[in-house]
Amino acid sequence: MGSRLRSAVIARSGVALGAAGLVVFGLTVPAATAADNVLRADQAVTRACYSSLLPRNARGADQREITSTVDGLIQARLAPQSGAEGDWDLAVFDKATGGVVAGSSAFRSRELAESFVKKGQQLVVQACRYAGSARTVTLGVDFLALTKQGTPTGTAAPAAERAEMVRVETPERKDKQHLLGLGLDVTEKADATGVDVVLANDADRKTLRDSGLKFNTVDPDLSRTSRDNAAKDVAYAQKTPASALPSGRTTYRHLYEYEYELKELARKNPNLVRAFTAAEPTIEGRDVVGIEIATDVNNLADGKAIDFVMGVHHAREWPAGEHAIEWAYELVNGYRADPSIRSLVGKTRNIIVPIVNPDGFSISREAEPKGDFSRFDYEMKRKTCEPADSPPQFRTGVCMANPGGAQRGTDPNRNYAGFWGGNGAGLNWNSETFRGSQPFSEPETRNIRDIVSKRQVTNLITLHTFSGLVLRPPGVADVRPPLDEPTFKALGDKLASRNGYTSEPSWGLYDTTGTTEDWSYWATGGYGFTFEIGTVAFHPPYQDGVVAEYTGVAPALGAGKGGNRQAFLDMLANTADPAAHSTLIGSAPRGYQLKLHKTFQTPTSPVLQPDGTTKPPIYVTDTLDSTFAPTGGRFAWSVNPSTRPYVAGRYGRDPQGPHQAGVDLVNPPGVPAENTSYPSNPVAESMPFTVKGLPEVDNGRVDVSVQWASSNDDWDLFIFNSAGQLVGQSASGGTNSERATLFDPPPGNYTAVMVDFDQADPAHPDDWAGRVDFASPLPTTYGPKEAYTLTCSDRIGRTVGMTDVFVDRGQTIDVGEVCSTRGNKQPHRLVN
Ligand code: 0X9
Ligand code: ZN
Repeated sequence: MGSRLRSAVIARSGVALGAAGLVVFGLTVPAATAADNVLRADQAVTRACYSSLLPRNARGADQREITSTVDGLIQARLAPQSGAEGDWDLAVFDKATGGVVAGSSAFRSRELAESFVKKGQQLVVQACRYAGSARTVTLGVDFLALTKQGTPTGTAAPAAERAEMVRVETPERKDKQHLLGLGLDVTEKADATGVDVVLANDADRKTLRDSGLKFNTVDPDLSRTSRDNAAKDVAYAQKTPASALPSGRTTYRHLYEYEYELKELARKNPNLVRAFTAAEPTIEGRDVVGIEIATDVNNLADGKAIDFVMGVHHAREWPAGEHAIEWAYELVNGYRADPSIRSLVGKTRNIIVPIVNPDGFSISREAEPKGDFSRFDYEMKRKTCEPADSPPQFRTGVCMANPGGAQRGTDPNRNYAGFWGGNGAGLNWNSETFRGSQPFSEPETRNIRDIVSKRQVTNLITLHTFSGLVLRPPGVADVRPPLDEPTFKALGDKLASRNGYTSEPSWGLYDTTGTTEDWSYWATGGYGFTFEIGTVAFHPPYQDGVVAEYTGVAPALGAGKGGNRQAFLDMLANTADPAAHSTLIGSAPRGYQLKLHKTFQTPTSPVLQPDGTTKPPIYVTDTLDSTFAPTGGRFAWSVNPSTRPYVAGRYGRDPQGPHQAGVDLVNPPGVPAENTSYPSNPVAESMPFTVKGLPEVDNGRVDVSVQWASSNDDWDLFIFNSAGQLVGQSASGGTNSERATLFDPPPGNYTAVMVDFDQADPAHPDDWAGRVDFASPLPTTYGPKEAYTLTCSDRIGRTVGMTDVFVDRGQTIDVGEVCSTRGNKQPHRLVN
């Protein structure tokens, strides 16, 4: 079957990606005829195309040999020919060793296999017909020369850049804002005192130095760590035939392995697992794939509550994809072998998309050798491949070769509409947290929006790495907690009791806007959490970041507690619990169709502009449309509450009494010696104060504030409770004041500690004065109620019933006979 391409080179020829993701093949080298690029197999064979270089005449496959003309990239693409599409896969092998170079196994016949090649390297491109009736498929191969820094020209290569991890000290919220405004690569490893930041190169180092923020080195050489980790992974896989994971996997998967394993799960379990391709291909033209798991899985409109687990918004966060696909194996295996999982699967529907951002993930995962950050830090890429808003010279070319390097792209976790445009997102194309040109400007986020808008996703987990966190909305402090806060918190705390992570609202670390669940939750009411898996790195050794974190063994924070496996199971149990969402019951004839519809507008944040001004919020229109297929007689449909949390109101607390009166802090005589290393050097002034409680007073908030004459002098403030725990601090430089705030402080004795960090003129010390002020809690507010429009259409699609439905969380509403005119007039009844 194999034949040699007549031309060794198929030149790059305007492989065009239209806005709609249309892939146009234009092979311009005259020596190559169109027929050379049509591959044929008369039979489909279910096999992993990437797993071996097949004999030339193998059934179900076709091959072409080609020699690389460049030191750089190969991009091999398949596209369906007109007519039947089927499912073809693609792999590129090194002819000499038979080793796989690149692969692609998405669910249709639109494939992109991309990786690094050497000039003169002999390659075999192998296409495999996996399923379906398409006997032929079209192949296109491009080579692209690369030099260091990814510049596709012959200019001299700059020296390799050193990437490092530093800890930036951010004692105050405004320091965090300052840091976030620098556009550096900020990790989620953050607490009250600082944030871990990746410095990719000298330019980043200069940016941070110029900012004046204090920092120290955590990992001086990320390349070395990366190489060490890769070596650890090889060693682990060699000595471990099968891990304790549901799949037994021992190494990080490649994109083509994810794709293949997902469709194999579907093929082997046709009634339990359904493979699907998301609505839109990526910028590079890749299909985004996922699976659904449920009994009678192809009946999408069965009305069960839906749990959605997704991973790898951020390219380098490999464990996020691993945990998601292992969860799929967990459910499939457990359905057969574990009665409690079988019961949960029977009551729910599970959607799993392990790799939301396949363009970015492929670049990061295929970066070889690991730790080579000399082109750009391929392995540390975070964003998508969207070149919008970038200068023209960065807008051309394929993502992996783009001179913009890792800078190119939009942060998919800043591109959702929820509070888009506000704090905690980058405004410029090259920021690591670039929000994109508008809300939902990216196919990757539109894919998730499409699923969440069309299905009743009641529970959602979006997986990231790293820092051991279970985060819930809101991402910005100003938004205030939703009315659901008590149950939302309880659920997050429960999940965190399994993986050992810290459960908190995500604004607690630093502000972010445009994140997944800050859209999905406020628009649909479905509970949504971000998990930040692990504690040390974006993709640590597999044994730690995947096996240990998933199964709950050391060194994971969830060791002995069940790990993410048990956290996911608890989330699924919550999905199955009618008290946690809403339910519509009623009766309708078999073959009719019920639809729930809602359209609404939600404002983004006021939109921050690069010049420092702010434009009015953008009103984003969301349409939620879901379907239920009655089977005749009584039905139950699990749905989200009809009122979206954005308008439902905000959680608060009614004051049970007045707040406490403010007091001055008593400043002891004299000024302590300068001390830049508190608390290891304890020299400081300590001032006690008391927070009283009910029945006398009710404090929702305490502010401890201090000031002094000149911002050339520096005092730092720390607050301890009676157990000696640090509960608040404020330690900025360059100001003449500090303020620390405690919300809902437990009554008791506290100590304010003032550290004399620096006196410009020690002969004339600048002493402080301070106060403690108290405020009442903000009461809960309630907003309007919103309804769904429920319609029933008969077997030929005529609308035969329509009614508004109001339903709150935990409620079951009997909508009666929705498909009859008489039924439409009946009042809905609250069942519980
Ligand atoms: O920044 C993000 O998108 C997430 N962290 S990561 O390191 N995986 O990139 C966290 C988003 C939510 N976090 C906060 N609001 N702090
Ligand atoms: Zn992330």
